[in-house]
Formats: sequence, C-alpha cells, structure tokens
Amino acid sequence: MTTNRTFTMIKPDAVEQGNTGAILEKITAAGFRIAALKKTQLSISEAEAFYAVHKERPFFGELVAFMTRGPIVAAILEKENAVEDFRTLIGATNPAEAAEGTIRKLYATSMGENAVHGSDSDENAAIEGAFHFSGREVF
Ligand code: FUP
Repeated sequence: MTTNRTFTMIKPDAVEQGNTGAILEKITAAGFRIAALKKTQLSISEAEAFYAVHKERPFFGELVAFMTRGPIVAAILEKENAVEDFRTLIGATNPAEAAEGTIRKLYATSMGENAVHGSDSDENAAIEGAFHFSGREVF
C-alpha cells in the first residue's frame, strides 16, 4: 500500500521566488526519494476540487486564487513514516509558528502563502497523489 508515501506541492509563491531547487534539495537531503515529479498549473476547478475540504472556510477564495496564479511543482515522495516526517520537515501551517530549519520557516511568507503542501494522512496522500499523477508517472 501507500503508507510509505506522501504527496507535496511546491506552491506558486516558492516557484515564483526561485526556491524550487533549494526545496527539492532539502527534501532529498532529509531522506525522501522522489517517486513522481512534475511542474504544472492548477485550473480554478482543479484547485477547488483539491481543497474541497476547505470550501466553507473564509479563506477559500484567496486560497484558490493563490494556488492557480502560477505554476506549482507536484511530487510523490517515499520514505518510512513519510506523511509524519514530511509534516515535521515543512513545519507549521503558519510560518510564524514553524520551527527553525523547516521549509516553511525558511521559504514561506504568510499563512496563505506558505511555500509547500504536505498530505495530512496516508489516505489523503494516496488521493492527492492520484489527483496529480497517473500510474505511468510514478516510479
Ligand atoms: P496544511 O495542512 O498545513 O497545508 O494546512 P491546511 O490544510 O489547514 O490549510 C491548507 C491551506 O489553506 C494552507 F496551506 C493555507 C490555507 N489556509 C489559510 O490561508 N488560512 C487558514 O487559516 C488556514 C489555511
């Protein structure tokens, strides 16, 4: 099954700021293997579907506008305990609360523009990975 995998997106803010390479380097240095990788751009309807769980929240419109304003880099990552270890590596949702050395502490500017996504469960990692990648794109 997929318990050793998680899904990430390097978000438009980090891609715009030229931080894609540095973030991928931190991810691989932390022991994650890249099983799938692509640069792409979400449409509005794709972003709404990806974040459907947040659709009643006041920040939903801003979140969709942000996530569609430029390209992202999506990846499936593999490591023992991938979901939890990746959440530790990226840090808290709000970069002001993120631990020193975490990706969000280093590269995020605000709660809304927080540089990276990381799945919050094995189940969501599988759903989110399948949202972005076909079986032929995962190695
Ligand atoms: P995370 O799992 O850390 O990515 O955070 P959530 O799933 O709770 O939120 C998804 C995205 O919604 C965040 F990355 C940024 C945005 N968000 C806000 O803009 N404001 C909030 O109060 C909460 C989340």
